[in-house]
Amino acid sequence: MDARYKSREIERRSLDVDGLKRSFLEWLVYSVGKDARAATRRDWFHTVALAVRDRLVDRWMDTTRTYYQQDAKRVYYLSLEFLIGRLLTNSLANLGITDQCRQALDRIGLNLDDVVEAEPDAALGNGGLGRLAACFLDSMASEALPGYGYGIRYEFGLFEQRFEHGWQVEYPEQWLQFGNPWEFPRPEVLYPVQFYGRVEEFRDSVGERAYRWVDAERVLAMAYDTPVVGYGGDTINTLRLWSARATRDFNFGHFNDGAYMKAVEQKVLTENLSRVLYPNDATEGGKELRLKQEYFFTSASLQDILRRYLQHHSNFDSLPDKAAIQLNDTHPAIGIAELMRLLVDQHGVVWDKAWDITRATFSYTNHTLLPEALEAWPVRMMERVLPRHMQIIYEINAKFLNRSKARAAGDNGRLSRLSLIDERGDRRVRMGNLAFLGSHKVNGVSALHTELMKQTVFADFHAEFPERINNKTNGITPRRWLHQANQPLAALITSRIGNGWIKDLSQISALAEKADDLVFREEFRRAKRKNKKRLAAYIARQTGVDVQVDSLFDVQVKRMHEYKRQLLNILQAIALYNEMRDNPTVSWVPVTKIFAGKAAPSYHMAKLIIKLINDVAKVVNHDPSVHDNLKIVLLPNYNVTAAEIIMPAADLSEQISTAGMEASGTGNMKLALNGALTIGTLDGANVEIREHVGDDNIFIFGLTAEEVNDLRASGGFNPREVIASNPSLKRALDMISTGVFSPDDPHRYHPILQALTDGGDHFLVTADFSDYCQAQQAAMDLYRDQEEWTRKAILNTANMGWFSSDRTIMEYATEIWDVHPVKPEHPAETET
Ligand code: GL4
Repeated sequence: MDARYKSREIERRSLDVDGLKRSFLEWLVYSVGKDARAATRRDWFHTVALAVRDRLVDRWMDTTRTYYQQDAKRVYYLSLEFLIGRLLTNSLANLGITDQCRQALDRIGLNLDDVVEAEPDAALGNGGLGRLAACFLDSMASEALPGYGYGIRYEFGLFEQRFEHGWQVEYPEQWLQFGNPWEFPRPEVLYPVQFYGRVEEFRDSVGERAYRWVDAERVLAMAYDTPVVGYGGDTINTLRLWSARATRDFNFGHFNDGAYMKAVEQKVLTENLSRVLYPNDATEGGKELRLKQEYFFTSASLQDILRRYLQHHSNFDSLPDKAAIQLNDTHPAIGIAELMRLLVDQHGVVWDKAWDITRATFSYTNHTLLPEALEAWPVRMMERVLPRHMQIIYEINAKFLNRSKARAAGDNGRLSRLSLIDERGDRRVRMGNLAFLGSHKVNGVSALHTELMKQTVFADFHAEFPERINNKTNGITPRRWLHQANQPLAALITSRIGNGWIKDLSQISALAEKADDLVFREEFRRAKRKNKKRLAAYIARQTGVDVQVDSLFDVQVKRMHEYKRQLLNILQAIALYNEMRDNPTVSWVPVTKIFAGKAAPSYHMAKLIIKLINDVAKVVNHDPSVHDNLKIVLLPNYNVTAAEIIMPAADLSEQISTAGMEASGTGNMKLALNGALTIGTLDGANVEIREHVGDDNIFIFGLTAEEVNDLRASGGFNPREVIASNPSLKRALDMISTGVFSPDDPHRYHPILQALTDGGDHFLVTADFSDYCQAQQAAMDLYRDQEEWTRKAILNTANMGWFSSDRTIMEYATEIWDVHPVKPEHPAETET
């Protein structure tokens, strides 16, 4: 072997400072093609990322090879969204080479923190659902579970949000513009995916009726692999994302008849399939392209899973022993019909057997009860786009309803509710019902949400299959959300209890006894203050508003949605503003209200609420009579990277959804783990957070889910009466309606006021207002006592260990997937 090549081989693995430095300099020149003097920050990011990537390739291959050699049972996490964020800090920390990398860069005269800033934020998801998938990838790798993520390599991630005159404006998010150093394109891993066409019936070799899907359009799915580094760097799993490619024949077919331009146009249209992420969170547009995206990535993933399985097996009997497929919401639920099609039509498995295999392989997670988010595809669209799947769905339905008929005797409503087809109005396929029926386990994402699933959307299915629904309360990865994002606190924790908590977050409970230690409290506060200073600087850069570092940082960060009730928060802010103006001599606790979040581009009400927050902020922030005691900021373009700055700096965490509507929440966990006290309703995982941190260390207010249900059902709720009887609420609403915050357009907020009054206040903002204000007052009062506040903050951090996604993922592994840790075998590393 060429000596130079050999030395480079060793270099590529070296984890010490010198080796890293030499690698950086070599990569910069030979792969990025830049001279050190001309290199930009982005060049250095690519350089460092490529050099770090070198350090994980061997172990990545070891991991994959071990799974293959042991024919281990794998879990496949199918998700239309993976909200990954940046990867450099994460890879360095999980490989344990952050310090070495920082020093190596120092020696070149560079700062690691600047290099990190050049990485785009991979936003292949909308919110909690997509971020959960990313946390699960981290946990599967850290727990040495043979787990694969499958999704779409969107060319455009979630839009970039800017505010123009206070209104949200969307810009394309071109995260791939300068290339992605983490991904490995696999042009040879290519699967055909079909659409449209028709189904032909024929007799198979033994004279049985059989079907084939003909005259269909074909698209190719091409794989891009991203290594997923587990903590410690031992297990490195794979995230495989599919990109749409036009088929070759499709390209060249038209050339002869002179329709070259048409062929190229067609190619572009075909490849639009993986162009852009749909920007809706918890709402469904029912667009054909979305259905095609769902089928595209699901079909490619299933073909890939079967190919891998067939390397070791000659029939499908043991598929459920070798593959667990998790459906992240109903987006990949068409996979149930697709696996049936692949088994029955392509591999000749008999129907009943194929059905048993399918059910034993799939499981499904429900992430929302909101009716507008429950996918229901028009039958006519399905018949056109996926004709064979529609037939299969009919067949599954007929067999199921036939069996259920006996038990449903006399209850016709029950059968029609169990049906996979909603026959009311234009007929639709209920994807939730399909996912339920085709899975051996179905789970909700918090204890309350799972109970509500049993009582509401899946009540009939639950009666039919009482063992199927189970709970898996969400979690978050402590690596990204504490170890990496909050270095001051992470270092403090490690100084007291060692670093075992990074891998086993339950160990963090050892901090509880430090809550009464005055020195520890002081250091805890110092860490928080450092984070608050960083956030204050970020706020100043992003919005131009100066905030007081020692004010109470009251944080609501999440998608903009009426049920999450940012409106309740801003109404309380207006009420507080009025109180401060009315009582200028009182010594107020200074408060900074921090909001961030995107609205779906077509969600007008949510966008109007954004404008309201910006309008109120403008008035309040410029009013000298409140003496800087109240500031309101709405940070633009909330994403994972912004969250990493915000979460560690929060004092108060706003989790104020209408009870029964937030399936779980995960931001609530990130904030509490970072020592914020929660102000929240008994909704989603807040219920369990309260159980863990203790009633005294959380501010709970408002109607319970049951009370919400009863109040709505009674029909007797009258928001006008509530408003009339609450002067501070009335005054806040009057100010909005008379244009105090929108002098240029006094009627701007009419739709909001309308919804709160004539509209019946569906989200019960007015009903919870008074209780919410009292809870806010309690928080402000407590904040005066910094010792007491800190004690409670420490107890929050100490008691959040259970909310690690490692705990969640091990529950899935043992109770749903039956998948076990597999330690990668590393061949003895040689120096030659
Ligand atoms: C969501 C829920 O709204 C959210 O409460 C939950 O934490 C998350 C992950 O389970 O899933 N469902 C949808 S849809 N979007 C979400 O973020």
